[in-house]
Amino acid sequence: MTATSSTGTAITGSGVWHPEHVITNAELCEAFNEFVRRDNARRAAEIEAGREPLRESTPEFIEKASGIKQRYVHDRTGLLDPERMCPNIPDRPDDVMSVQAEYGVRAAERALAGAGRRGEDVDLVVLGCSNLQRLYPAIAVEVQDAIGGTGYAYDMAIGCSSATFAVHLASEAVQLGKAKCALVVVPELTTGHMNWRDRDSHFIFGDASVAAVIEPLANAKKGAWELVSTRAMSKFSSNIRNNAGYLDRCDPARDPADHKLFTQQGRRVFKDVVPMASKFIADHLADHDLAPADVGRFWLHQANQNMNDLIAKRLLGREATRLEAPLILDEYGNTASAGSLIAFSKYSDDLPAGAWGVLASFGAGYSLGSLLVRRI
Ligand code: CO8
Repeated sequence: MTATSSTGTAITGSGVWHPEHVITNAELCEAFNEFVRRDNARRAAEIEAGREPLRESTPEFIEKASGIKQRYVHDRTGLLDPERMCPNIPDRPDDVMSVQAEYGVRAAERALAGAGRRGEDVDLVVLGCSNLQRLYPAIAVEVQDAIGGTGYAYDMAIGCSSATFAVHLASEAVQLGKAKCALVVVPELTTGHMNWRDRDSHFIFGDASVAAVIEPLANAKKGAWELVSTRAMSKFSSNIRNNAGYLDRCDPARDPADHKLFTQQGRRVFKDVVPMASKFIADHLADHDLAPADVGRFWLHQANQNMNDLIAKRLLGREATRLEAPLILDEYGNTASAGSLIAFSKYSDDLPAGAWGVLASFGAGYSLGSLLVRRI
């Protein structure tokens, strides 16, 4: 493999969509802290007897520990209600488009417009995201139907690397001649699977959707991004985990109302992932005779600003500028697998022809994905 090898495919368009509702850190903490006060008051006798009281959360901690200032959310009312602490997302009838498919379609329309394509041109939909609202019929098939696409469609999930893995799979299908116009759709409705009563993680995630069109390089116009090489890796870890699944109601020892939600050992993830991700990206570049300094932009997974700053510093041997490693998590929160593709979609137009870029993801699994791209 050298700098001259290529997948022969390109990202010809991308698009981002997010719900209009915003929750700032101050609003989030106000609701959370009211929940804490009420819960501690309800359990006053247990606390008197030695139970640890719940502790309040602060906007200052959130911004310092993560870089997140606000997040877009599907619903504010349920999340900010101290008695509920869960988004209100009513079930839809089976003959109405599901909410996650709707997220996908909104981003898909923007990506297709960017690529100068229509829904009818799409002959493959790969829908990748960290959590699916159902497993069948696949959400991807619903998106395929809604845009008028043909060919085939499927869902896949690998935590926060779902978007880069989906691009990897779509590019391979185009390389093999199985598709000519593949659509990658990443509808991350993350607020539904967070524990909003957990001080350690209540501030992390937000809702957004992103999509990208992958076509043969020969069909790509000036300004598109050649996919020079894609790389994926996984290594088992329970440090980020969500046990929710179809066996939920089957354990006779469980209360059926007790939902299984996102959990993580944030410190351990930080420590494990920083060296793993920087080595993974550096190795990918080295295999193409490139050094990090040759890369114009790193669109890194958007989980934590401190983590991204450290990874970029390990790669470059100095602090990266915001232009070299753009941030979107301050505005969006962690949008799970959508983050690096959102950063790419928003911050790539200014780069000149010939510029190198890396989209990288790291997350649950653990999973790591890296896409080496070059502007046409
Ligand atoms: N408010 C005030 N203080 C707090 C709060 C809070 N909300 N939370 C913790 N503290 C306090 C703690 O009590 C502790 O105080 P003390 O030292 O007195 O005990 C102090 O702050 C430090 O606590 P931590 O060590 O827990 O805090 P960190 O500095 O480690 O920051 C983070 C916590 C931000 C979670 C950080 O560890 C982190 O970001 N780690 C990286 C983990 C990560 O990025 N995970 C996600 C990656 S994977 C992914 O993005 C998607 C996975 C699958 C998708 C799921 C979608 C829903």
